[in-house]
Amino acid sequence: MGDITRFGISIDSDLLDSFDRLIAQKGYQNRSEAIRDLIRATIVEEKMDAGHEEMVGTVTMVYNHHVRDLADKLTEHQHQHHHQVISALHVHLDAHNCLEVLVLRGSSTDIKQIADELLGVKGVKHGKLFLTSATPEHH
Ligand code: NI
Repeated sequence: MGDITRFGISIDSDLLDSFDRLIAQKGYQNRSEAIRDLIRATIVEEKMDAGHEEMVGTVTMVYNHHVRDLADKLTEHQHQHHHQVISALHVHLDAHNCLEVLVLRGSSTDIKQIADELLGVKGVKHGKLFLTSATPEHH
């Protein structure tokens, strides 16, 4: 962590009012922390676009395990990418539906491709990838 630097920002008062309302809703105690989070989020976005930085992601998906071959196909995909799929959590939601959360590590390009493959398997009802940096910026 580097030294703390203070800097001033010139901003339109209406825009600042909107920002203050937004960060109050989100529970920020002060503007500094909100602005730091915005900067970190922007840097993470930038890394995602770069494609070669190491990233981590979670893929959450819900599917009906009675659909023919579906569970096997999903497992097969995960084994094909065993270097990137570093953890898996399976929850039997009810008599029919399963929730699976996978943790992936690798380049954003690889992670996005694997997530697309998994979420594109016929029978996966709902799913989403959350991607973030494996080397987060300092607080
Ligand atoms: Ni299950």
